[in-house]
Amino acid sequence: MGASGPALTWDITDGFAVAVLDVKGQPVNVISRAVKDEFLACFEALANDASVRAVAFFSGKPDTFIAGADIEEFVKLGSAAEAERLSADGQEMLDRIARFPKPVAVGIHGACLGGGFEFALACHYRVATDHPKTQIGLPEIQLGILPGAGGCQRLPRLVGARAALDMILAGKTERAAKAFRLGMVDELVPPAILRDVTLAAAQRMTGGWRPKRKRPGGFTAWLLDGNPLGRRLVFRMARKQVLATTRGHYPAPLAALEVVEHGLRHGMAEGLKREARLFGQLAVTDVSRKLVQIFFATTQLKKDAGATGAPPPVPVKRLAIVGSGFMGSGIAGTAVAQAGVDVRLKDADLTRVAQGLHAARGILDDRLKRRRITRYEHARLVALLSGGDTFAGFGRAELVIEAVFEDLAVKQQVLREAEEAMSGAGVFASNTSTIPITSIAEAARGPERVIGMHFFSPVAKMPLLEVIPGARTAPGVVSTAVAFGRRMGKTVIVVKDSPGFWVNRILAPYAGEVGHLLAEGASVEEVDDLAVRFGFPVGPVTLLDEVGLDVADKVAHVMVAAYGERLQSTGGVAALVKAGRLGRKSGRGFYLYKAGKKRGVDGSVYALLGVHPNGGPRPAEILQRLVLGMLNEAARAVGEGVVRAPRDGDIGAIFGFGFPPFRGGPLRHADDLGAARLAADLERLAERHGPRFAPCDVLQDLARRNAKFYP
Ligand code: 3H9
Repeated sequence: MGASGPALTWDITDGFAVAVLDVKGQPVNVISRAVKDEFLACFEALANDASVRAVAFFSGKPDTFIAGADIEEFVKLGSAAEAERLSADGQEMLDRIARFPKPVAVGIHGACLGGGFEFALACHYRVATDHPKTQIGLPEIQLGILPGAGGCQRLPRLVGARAALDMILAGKTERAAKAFRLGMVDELVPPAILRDVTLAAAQRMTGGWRPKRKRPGGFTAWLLDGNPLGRRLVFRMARKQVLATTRGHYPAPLAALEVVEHGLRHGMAEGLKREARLFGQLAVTDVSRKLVQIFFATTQLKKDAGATGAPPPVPVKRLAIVGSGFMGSGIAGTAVAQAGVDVRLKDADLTRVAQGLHAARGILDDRLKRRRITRYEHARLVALLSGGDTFAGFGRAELVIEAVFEDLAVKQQVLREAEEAMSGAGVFASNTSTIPITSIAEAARGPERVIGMHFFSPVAKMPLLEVIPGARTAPGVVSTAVAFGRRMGKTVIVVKDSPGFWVNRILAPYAGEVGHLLAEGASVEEVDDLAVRFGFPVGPVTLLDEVGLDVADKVAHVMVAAYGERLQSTGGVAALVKAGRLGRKSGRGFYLYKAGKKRGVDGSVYALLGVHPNGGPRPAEILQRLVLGMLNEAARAVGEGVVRAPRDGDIGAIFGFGFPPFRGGPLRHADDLGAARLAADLERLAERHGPRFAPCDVLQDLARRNAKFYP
């Protein structure tokens, strides 16, 4: 980010300096080298000005305090030594503020993240607004680095090792109320009095007053945070947990743990040195580069209207949903919770409607329980949910989403009925995972207002939404669906109307390979374990169980009908469905489930499939077949224009089913492997296992030209 004009200005009245940071021409405040120099100059001037007795610091941006160090700047760093210097410079600047001879109080409104929070930690008193926009934390780990401007030292000293590790190792941000409870800020106030309260604190401090900070948690906190023995236990447990969650793929959390521990053991100065050194090392890792690319890709997507030249989206105030099952109620609850819209849920009978409303309300109850919303907000949001067995209210809805049975005729019938009740301007979206939107829209009076919105299950938790324009969908309908999806908190990609869209399309060969591998003697556990070790959150067999084997079987049929032999599996899933094993939801699929917990695989699965686990292919080959098949299909789909850019494909795979973020997504991973190597490996697999592995034209072309998906 390049700034124009001074970012940091200050006024002095009655002995108090009020400093305001507003990086001109930029949507958020970030601390670049230039801004850091302004900080140094500002604080030096204030130190030398004898008329100044205290400083109150604010952001000039309406919705952000400071979003951290300038990420664009540190991705350009060429070496670990350069990155270490950047960190050490940041530490030195904040050290000057911490040791500033006059009290510094900071008023925080909006996002206060990374280096922004590290700055606040160096100040002597922190006031935060209780506004939902005020989010405070150290998200550096999510970028593959660690808090490098003293955050790994000051936060544990302020809130204790346990709370600090909890924040730092997960790269968490907290709402202001939680940050206050944890002791990260000293006072919580409504935005209207932020300035006055911060100034009053600065004034109090000039008289020698200092806040008395008492760590919450009583005896337990003392036992675990307050003495070296307890802390050793805390670090041991944290290390164990980090290893279990990262499986060694992400170096940053372990490095942060080491830095925090080192600082608490050997003192602040030593801790800072280690912090800068490891920050430097992490900043130039491939993992960090990949995670930063994901940050910028998702940021770009937030601004993407979804269609070139699309008119602005229609603001959705009322949403109507047909189908109050698991998906419909999930969409209803999430829409209310995230977007605060009025939701009308319709189903064939009132009992089902009541169940759907109950499930939708459950999403709100969960937010209340986790203190994401207040009781008052909860009551207000619950009142936005209503339902019935007719289309009453559909005329006022700007958007109708159907989430009924996955059958073309049923969906078309719902579309016809809904259209009767809708206003001429309303948008009709189908939540389908397999049926072409253009086919559904054939039943419409206004096909230009029909679109696909493919949510993933469970809707409240899964972060991705695929928006699918049909052949005749109007651009304004695309931008409306995209904007509403975003208001629901989803990362949205717009994909071409073709079978399986993007996510299910590239999952098809991956899931389909399971049958072939089991038939050749691989065990369920080994297949899953290898995929997890590669970095997937769960293996393909567990994924099938989670999705539901009946659903997976149906999708597989659609995919084979559309793309033919290469996606044909062995029919094992169908055999399990026939035996009543539908996956987690029925308590048994490939695995057994008891009280919601996954147990082992019982031998009868192999008997049903007619296979015997006897070692099967080599582990390296199993993994290659799972992953390369997916990459090949992804490349093919890119060639067909299923996604608009490799960026969307990678984000879709990462947010849709957890393709390992540290690998950057399937297309970045393909680039890393190189098209020539990938094509050659696929040829070898094709020779041994059949034409389903034959490298697609896109890969062959890239290999010939020595080119990549990303320039
Ligand atoms: C750090 O602090 C390291 C230190 O510990 C140590 C240093 C020595 N840098 O997301 P939006 C841009 S690491 C550069 O659409 P929102 C963003 O790219 C940092 N650019 O807005 C976009 O640019 P453009 C730790 C940044 O309201 C524009 O701002 N901090 C940065 O939906 C608007 O962004 C983080 O990881 C940045 N730090 O969300 C926080 N932040 O318009 C990262 C934003 O040109 N940021 N931009 O496309 C966020 O999480 C969100 O941007 C935020 C606002 C919540 C702040």
